[in-house]
Amino acid sequence: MNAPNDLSAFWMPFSANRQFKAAPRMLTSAADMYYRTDTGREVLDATAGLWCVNAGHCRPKIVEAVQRQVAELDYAPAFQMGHPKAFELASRLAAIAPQGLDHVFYTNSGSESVETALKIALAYHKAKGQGDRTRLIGRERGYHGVNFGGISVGGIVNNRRAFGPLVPGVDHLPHTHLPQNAWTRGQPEHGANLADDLERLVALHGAETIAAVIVEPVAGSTGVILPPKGYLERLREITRKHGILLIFDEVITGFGRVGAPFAADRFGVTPDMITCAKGLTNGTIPMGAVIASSEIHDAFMNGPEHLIELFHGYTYSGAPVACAAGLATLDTYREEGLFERAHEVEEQWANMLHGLRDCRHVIDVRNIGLIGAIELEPMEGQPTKRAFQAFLDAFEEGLMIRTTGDIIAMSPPLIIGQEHFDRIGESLRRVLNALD
Ligand code: PXG
Repeated sequence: MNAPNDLSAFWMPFSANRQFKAAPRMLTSAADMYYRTDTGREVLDATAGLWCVNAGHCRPKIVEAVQRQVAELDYAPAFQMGHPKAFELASRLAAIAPQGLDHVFYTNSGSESVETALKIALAYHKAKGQGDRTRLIGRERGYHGVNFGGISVGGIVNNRRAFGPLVPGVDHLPHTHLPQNAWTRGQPEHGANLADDLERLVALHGAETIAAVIVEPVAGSTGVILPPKGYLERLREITRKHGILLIFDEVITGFGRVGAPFAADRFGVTPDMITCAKGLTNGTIPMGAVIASSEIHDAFMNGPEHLIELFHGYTYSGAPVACAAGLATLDTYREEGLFERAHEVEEQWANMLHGLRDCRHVIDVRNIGLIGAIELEPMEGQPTKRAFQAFLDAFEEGLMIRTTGDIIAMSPPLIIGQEHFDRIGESLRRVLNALD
């Protein structure tokens, strides 16, 4: 594999471009739990790429399905035309989605899924004669992708502050990261009452102006924030009471990450819409989806039949190659029991993570499903620097982790086994104890 000799043209996303280009980290191949670098080193993937390669890398069934599809039907127009696999995949998704969520709208990413769900929420209320319901409620520290709707309802300051006034009429619930929940395994005890803040927003704005609440059931990008026991139930209760739609952004939590097809199943709370992406195609081909309730879908299915019901969609909505990847991915998850897998190994995963609590600078460890976070004490006056150093050192050690702020976040492929847990634990112990 030749190394590229000029790195300047590619403006890398969410990256420290100058740092990277001075000391590039190049991945050139992957299989199952491992990446390989341009220098031939093996790197254990403790992040499933970016939370997406849930079945592990380059799985033959998915690779072959993509190869076959691209040779058979490369593209079909997404508007006013169909191809069989888009319908088949939608039915399969509806079948694994929580009961009542029966209709699938395709996108190409998590960000587009979020925009789509927010737009459907507004248009739904309008179709029901409640066009004043235009307000959108997100949550502090929430991540809903990077498009304007998503950063407006999102609550990560750096993702918002350079981009002007954003979408108007948005408000935020408080996040649920409480110091008294430190060192929690699974759902924390404290904080269900934070959902009651929605009643405050309802009192402030009037329920009749609020279209939807969007939350990640487990917040990922911000550094792993777990839902306190009873919190999501309470949000569901309050939204239902006031006719407000509840959207679960399951871009990270969908497809087995928390030991069930969706976090909605794990937590026993059914929203009105689920946004997903990433694990939908095992990260192979870009694809996202919104899975909506029949109640929402059916509200659009009236008026003259030759008219378009929803003025929204993308050139690549339900593109054939993505659908083929999605179908083969769902087959792989089913055949290998991967939706249950995170639940089965959750305790082993938690034991490894919490075994690191005595390492230098560690101030919290938390986990759920196959998600884990190790929070480090920030360096005096230089937040994020210590965790970034851990990321660089881990890569040198042959371990891929993610960091956000001073939090190490991990989300390995669901095919992980004890030997990988051991290796992650040993590498992290060395890395953490050597940090300044
Ligand atoms: N919603 C949620 C909950 C996400 O986690 C998106 C929307 C946007 O998806 P796209 O496909 O547009 O990127 C995400 C994406 C990280 C990390 O390291 C997380 C994401 C993306 C990249 C990195 O935490 N989440």
